Amino acid sequence: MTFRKSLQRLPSDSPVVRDGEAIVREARARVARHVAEPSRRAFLTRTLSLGGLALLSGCSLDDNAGVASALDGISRWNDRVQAALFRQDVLAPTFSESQITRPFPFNAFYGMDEAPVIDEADYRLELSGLIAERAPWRLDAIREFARVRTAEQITRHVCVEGWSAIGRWGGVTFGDFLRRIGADTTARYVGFKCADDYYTSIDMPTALHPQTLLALTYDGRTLPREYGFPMKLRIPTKLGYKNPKHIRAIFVTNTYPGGYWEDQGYNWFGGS
Ligand SMILES: Nc1nc2c(c(=O)[nH]1)N[C@H]1C(S)=C(S)[C@@H](COP(=O)(O)O)O[C@H]1N2
Ligand SMILES: [Mo]
Repeated sequence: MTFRKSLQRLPSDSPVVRDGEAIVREARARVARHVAEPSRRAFLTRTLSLGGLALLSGCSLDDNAGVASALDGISRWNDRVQAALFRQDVLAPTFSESQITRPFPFNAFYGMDEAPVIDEADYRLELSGLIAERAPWRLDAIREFARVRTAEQITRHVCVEGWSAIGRWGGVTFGDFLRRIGADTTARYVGFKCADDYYTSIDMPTALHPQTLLALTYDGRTLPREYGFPMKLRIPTKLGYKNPKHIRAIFVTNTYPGGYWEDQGYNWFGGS
């Protein structure tokens, strides 16, 4: 798999860069990534402008590792604040059919032609970790489970790369699926491994939010290949990169699992 996109990070193990301006530019970019959405931006302009800059001024400007670790500290603190503010009874806005964005934008860390091709006859959803019933699921069994308890939503997907779009996803409420497989819902994290080597993880309260959907359809038909076939997690309370497509494995754990973009500096909680 070729990497078409990756974040420009100053390697902390490289010879120290003495260009203070470049470090400040990098710091601003990192902060911008953490404050990409409006409510967090409003929140952070009140706090980060004073506290965050005070934190940064403790770092010498020729010390990339110091600046990076201060910003990672802000991001971890931001995770805790978002987790504390998160409420399962606060719903993301929903929209009408006429507001759906057509065509829906595609995004991945590669081009659309490289989206994985998955043979549904061979497909098995793997389950591991703190789950009582870990037998893999065939796609038809998941479809049957979703058919008897169908959930649907028209919600907005917000990507930190600067676009948002409204779409309609159908499937089963993820909390119903987690309870069906006997997941330990007191555990901290649910992790996802995808067929294209993407991976991410979410906090358990978000996994159990009533709008978090294990989605099998898009706009009333089978989820198209490039939009995540055979299934994706649709989380309208989180940014786009927290919505894994082409899920092939789900695990429940108390050990922080990280994520593809999160491990490169994106904020882990990633709420919107
Ligand atoms: N498997 C996989 N899931 C992924 C990604 C990816 O590259 N691979 N990209 C994420 C990002 S950054 C976005 S914005 C959305 C894009 O979903 P879409 O193609 O349905 O618009 O998928 C998310 N989930
Ligand atoms: Mo994204």
